[in-house]
Amino acid sequence: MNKTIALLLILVIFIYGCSSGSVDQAIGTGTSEDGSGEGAVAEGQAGPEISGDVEEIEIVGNQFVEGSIAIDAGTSVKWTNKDAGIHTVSFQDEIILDKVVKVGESAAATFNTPGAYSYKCKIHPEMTGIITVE
Ligand SMILES: [Cu+2]
Repeated sequence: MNKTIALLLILVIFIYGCSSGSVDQAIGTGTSEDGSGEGAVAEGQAGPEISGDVEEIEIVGNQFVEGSIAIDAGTSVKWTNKDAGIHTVSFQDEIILDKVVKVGESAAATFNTPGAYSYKCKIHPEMTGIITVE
């Protein structure tokens, strides 16, 4: 019995001694494969935090379609990029909203204070609109 255990121990030590270098290498290459899961990261960000009634503005053909609207205080506005390229929804008051909107994604803000708020796309300065809050 004792001889068998001793032989097993020697075998284990021998195998471990020979293979430990390649085990370390295998662990090293294994961590580099973690980058392959990147594609799923951005998906949870599609739903902006908004409340109350929602007015929708579509971005199509390098334009905010009916991008100038009047709304009641407490209403939210949601911009959805249905265009072929990237745009931004950028207010002069960046606290309201200043966001890159990728194709198929949305940005939104809730307007609680009456006033006129102009915005534009920073990439295409000719794209403008005004949200009038009553
Ligand atoms: Cu744009």
